[in-house]
Amino acid sequence: MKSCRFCKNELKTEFVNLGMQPPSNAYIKPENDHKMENFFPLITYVCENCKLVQTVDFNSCEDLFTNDYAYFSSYSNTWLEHAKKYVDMISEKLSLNNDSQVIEIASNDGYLLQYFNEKSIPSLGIEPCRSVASVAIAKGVNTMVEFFGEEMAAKLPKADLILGNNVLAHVPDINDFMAGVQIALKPDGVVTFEFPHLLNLMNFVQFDTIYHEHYSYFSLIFIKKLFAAHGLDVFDVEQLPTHGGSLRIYGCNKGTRPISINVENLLNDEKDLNNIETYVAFSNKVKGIKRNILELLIDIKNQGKSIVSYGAAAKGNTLFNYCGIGKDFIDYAVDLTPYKQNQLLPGVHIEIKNPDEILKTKPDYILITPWNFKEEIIGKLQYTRDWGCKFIIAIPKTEIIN
Ligand code: JHZ
Repeated sequence: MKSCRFCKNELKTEFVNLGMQPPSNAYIKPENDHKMENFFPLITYVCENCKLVQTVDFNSCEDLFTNDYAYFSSYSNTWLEHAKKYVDMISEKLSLNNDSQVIEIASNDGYLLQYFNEKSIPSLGIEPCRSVASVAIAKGVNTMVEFFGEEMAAKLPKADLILGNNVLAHVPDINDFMAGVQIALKPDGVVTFEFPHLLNLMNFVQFDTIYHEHYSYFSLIFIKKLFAAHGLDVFDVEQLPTHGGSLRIYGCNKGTRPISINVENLLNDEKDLNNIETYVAFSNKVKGIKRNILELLIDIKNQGKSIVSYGAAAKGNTLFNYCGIGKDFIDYAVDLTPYKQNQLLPGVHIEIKNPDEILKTKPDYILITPWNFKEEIIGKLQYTRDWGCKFIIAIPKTEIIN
């Protein structure tokens, strides 16, 4: 029996089935191009009881978040600016100073805590992947290279602020994780979490954000239940444009802060998510996107034109593997992350190069897989206008940007 990772109810209702896929950040070394590769079913269910959308697990987090984890947060200026703005905002809001303690869970390469360092506000990052943690440590960001959970939380200093950006989805045992948060939080401390909003995933068909690394997909309806089960209130919520539309939720120990009207308003926006039929309707929209992007790419190839892809994003790997978009369509991919360059995209084995390659080969089309950064990326690619290159986006709908 498959059971819900939060409430243990039996999982019976499928949300979407994206077929067999390799782990999305499992980039392939060129010498392994012709070797066997792991593929696992990528199936998500919605729990009829608590409404948590979740994968059926085939990978442990130790398998996915390894010492050569390839996602470095600092390669997007948009994301760095977002982190800096948050640090300014929250430091002021909570009057943080050099006697305060901040803990970030999944602090990656220090993309955010570096800004607390600039303000001399003591901080500690918890990051299990050595590849990214060592970059943070080299920058002077205090980092423990460990997975966070109930047991390890007992060794941490008590925090005025615990934050986690895009981490909750990566945690298989969310109850253990939240028990840890409760332990590490000061009685009057604040927790903020950011995560892509399930409502946007569904409304804008962001199915490519589904991959094995993301065990869960969150609505506020669910998060409120999760917090309550661990003695915490959600006392405020903000909607953010990041990653296709995210929520930033503010939590505290139960009854310690007044609850903002924003919480009730957002729950109201989500009311359709209380209805299981809403979830069942999703998978047909996903199939529609697959047909549309394939139709466009086939048409372009029939005209004898060339296509490359920009951004070796995890979400691109879901798109390519689900749709069967391989080297027959895409000549190569590019990404600014040196760690990804010269490797192959998992499953489809498209080579990842430095973005400089674009100027050398002058492709007719560039498919931007991290659509969440399309403005920043198109801005960087203005020089491709010289030869009339066009951009393609697959999500929320297939579109050519001239
Ligand atoms: P990006 C990430 O998913 C990672 P991914 C993670 N799994 C998560 O939870 C979600 O976000 C929310 C590159 N790039 O961030 C950098 C350029 O090369 O959309 C990245 O490899 N040039 C933790 O992997 C990729 O594109 C640029 O100018 O789907 C972007 O990946 C920019 C802006 C990015 O997410």
